[in-house]
Amino acid sequence: MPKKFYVTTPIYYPSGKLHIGHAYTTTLADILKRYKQMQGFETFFLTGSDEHGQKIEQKAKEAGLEPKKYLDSIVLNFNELWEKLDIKFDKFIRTTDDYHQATVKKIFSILIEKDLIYKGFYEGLYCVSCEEFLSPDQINEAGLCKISNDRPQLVKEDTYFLRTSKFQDFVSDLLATDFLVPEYRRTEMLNNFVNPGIQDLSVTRVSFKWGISINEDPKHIVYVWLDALTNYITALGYLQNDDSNFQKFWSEDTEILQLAGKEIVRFHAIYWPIILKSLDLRMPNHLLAHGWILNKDTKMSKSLGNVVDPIEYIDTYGADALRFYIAYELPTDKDGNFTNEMFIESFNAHLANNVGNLISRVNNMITKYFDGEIKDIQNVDSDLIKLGNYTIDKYIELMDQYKISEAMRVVLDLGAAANKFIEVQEPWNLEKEGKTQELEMVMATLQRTLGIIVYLLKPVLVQNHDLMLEQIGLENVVLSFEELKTFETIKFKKLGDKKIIYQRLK
Ligand code: ME8
Repeated sequence: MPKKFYVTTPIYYPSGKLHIGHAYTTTLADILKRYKQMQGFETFFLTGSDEHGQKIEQKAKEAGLEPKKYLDSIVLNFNELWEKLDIKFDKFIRTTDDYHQATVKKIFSILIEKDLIYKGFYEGLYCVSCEEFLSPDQINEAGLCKISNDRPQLVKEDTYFLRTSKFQDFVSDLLATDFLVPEYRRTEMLNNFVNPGIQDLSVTRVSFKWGISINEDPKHIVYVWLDALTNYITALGYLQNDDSNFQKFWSEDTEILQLAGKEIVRFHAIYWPIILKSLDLRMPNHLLAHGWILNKDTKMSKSLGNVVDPIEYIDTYGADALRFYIAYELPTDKDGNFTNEMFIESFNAHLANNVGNLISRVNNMITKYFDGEIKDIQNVDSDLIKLGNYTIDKYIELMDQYKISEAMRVVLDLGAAANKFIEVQEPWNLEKEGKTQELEMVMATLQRTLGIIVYLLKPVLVQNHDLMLEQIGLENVVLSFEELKTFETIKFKKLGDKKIIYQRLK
């Protein structure tokens, strides 16, 4: 039985064009899916769009369109972005899809039958931009929502409540495990939301129309977050005729990883586990909560309008350049920055001067000294070979912990060490002095190191991967982490035409 991996991103609001923040989460998921595939996992990657709620209703109204018409045009933009970024999701869910709406109604009915949902009255403040009921500590001194900077609305209406308060101990126990990563977010959740006492959650609204009405009381529509969170199982076929993906990927033996930005961790680390528990379903293995991409110390967001358009970067510099910046420069455990200067600087330092330069230097020398072909790449032993093998192990260890940026760091370190190795070994002098055997050893070491670097970068640098393989002479070769350590089954072919892969940017 192959090992299985299910990875999800949040489903984004089509309340405007997606920006670099959405590209960030989705690229991380895509990288992890590709890595798991390299490890022999059967994978399923879900992303989508969160299409109901007051915010979308308002946006459509502003655009003078029916909500569905308005959404269709924006979702096209989602897909254009994912295609350009080479995101290989297995399913794209829209919460307006019929199967999802029907399943949400069923879930709601189950929760009513179990007496986990009851009817009541809600009075409190609501942030439309976040689609969230706010507690006093989520509001700043000016009376605005701390996340969106919008003025919350006073809501007074009939509502159904989910008995989330009953699950206080369950959530505390869950947050004592390694479910939520990084670890410091567990303390944050416990201190800010769990220990003060989890209140029952209002899960229907009656003051607007755009959502899924409940069978039991059709003027009530399901709170957009209850609707949205369930996407992670409805998309797999939960409670539907064909539930084979659900059986396969929400099973005990699947590694389930969910990704989300820190502002919505509360929903994914508290309410979503409660919903799953209420339905007697397993928990995901991990929720990876990442920081924000900032623009001058403020979160980049659709509602603030201070965003970077990823499509402009992909069109100008290619998908790999953006995927690399995301993977390496934006570690998930803290907030990060994206500026044009940083982007160019990072590309030049790492892709052009390190990886790209190494490939072309090594290729030029192999072509010049050995007519493009090294005969014996196996019988080599050097510190660089040892570092290569160490790098493979370390990379696997880090990627298994979803530490993509750190995994990239060890690969780049290997690239830097290989460039250094060239300076120290001075192959040009070995050739002048006629030390052919030593020269061959040096070049074989470098060629193997290139093989390792190109393979380890495969989940990130997807568009140029085949070209890089071809440039180092490994075209059409199936590699694996194990083979990379010995090169017993790997052969390099004679090098052909050379191309510069990552040209320095000005
Ligand atoms: O919250 N930095 O959708 P959304 C890093 N529909 N990541 C960012 C980011 C930034 N500046 N801006 C956005 C929603 N993101 C709900 C989710 S899930 C059941 C429902 C990413 O369109 C990050 O993943 O506001 C964040 O959590 C998500 O986009 C929010 O997207």
